[in-house]
Amino acid sequence: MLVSTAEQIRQMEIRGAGRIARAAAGALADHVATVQTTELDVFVAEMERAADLLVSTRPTAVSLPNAVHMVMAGVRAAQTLEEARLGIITAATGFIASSEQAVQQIAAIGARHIRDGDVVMTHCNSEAALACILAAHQQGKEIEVYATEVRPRNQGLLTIRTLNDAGIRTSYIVDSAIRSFINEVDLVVVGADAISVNGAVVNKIGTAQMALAAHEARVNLVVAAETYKFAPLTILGNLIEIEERPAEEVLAASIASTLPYVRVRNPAFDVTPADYVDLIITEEGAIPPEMAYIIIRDHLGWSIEQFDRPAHRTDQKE
Ligand code: RI2
Repeated sequence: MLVSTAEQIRQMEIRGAGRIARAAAGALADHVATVQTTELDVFVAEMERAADLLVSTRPTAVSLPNAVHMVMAGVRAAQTLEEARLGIITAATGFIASSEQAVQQIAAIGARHIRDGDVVMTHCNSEAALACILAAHQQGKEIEVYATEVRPRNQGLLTIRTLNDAGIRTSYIVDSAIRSFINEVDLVVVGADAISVNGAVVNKIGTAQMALAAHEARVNLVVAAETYKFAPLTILGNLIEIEERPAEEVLAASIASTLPYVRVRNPAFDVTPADYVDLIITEEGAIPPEMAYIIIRDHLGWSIEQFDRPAHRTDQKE
């Protein structure tokens, strides 16, 4: 179960920053029953190994290590093996429930920022971003959506299916058509895989181009993201690692093998600077990107005071 969940996350059969966080929490809870030992130390070591395996599957979405950290907190305070087992299960169940609730809260807040008659552009397949769009539609607002294809994994297909099933008029466009259509759009709504302390947003490759086009066209860009998508270690200047995925996702190996001078680059994410982000909608409320540190300090419990060296670099560069 643990290994298969890790593999499903790695292969993107389970994908989306929120979904992989919940899957990892669930896998840790399920793993508890499989650890056959009477020793607390042995149990903790095995759970830490399991946690490391899950975290290693995808490097960018900080929701994954944040969720694992929250679940593993259940073991750290334990004095006995029973407390440790229960601690993990309780923390995992709590995380999954609060994560699902967070999406609903984001939807309610995000829908307020979508007006009747708006044309919304979105990129990739974000549960949190789609929840805002669906909530606005359910409130009876007449909205229309432009959804991108999202090469190379085509997550846009998932998005247009959801929008279609909800009865929302949708235009499906290739990623390179963003700038051609941005002037027909009132608002951009996207999700996030990670948000840096300085408010830079890491999301599916192509988001930064969409943000640039929106900025140029004076179209607001809203990011829908649960508080556990904020990256605590960026306080220390740590940069968020951008996952580079296999070349075969972009170009078939049979073709690539005939092109010895060509190399394929396949970064899965890019960085949108805070300057191009108008609002971040979290379950705690809508904030400007400049308030990212407050979320990390007050809602994730990390602050600069707990580190013994000052932050030397807080920018998220590409
Ligand atoms: P939710 C996805 O990553 C997309 O980049 C999406 O915008 C982001 O996670 C957030 O998704 P991938 O797993 O958590 O497709 O809002 O690489 O669903």
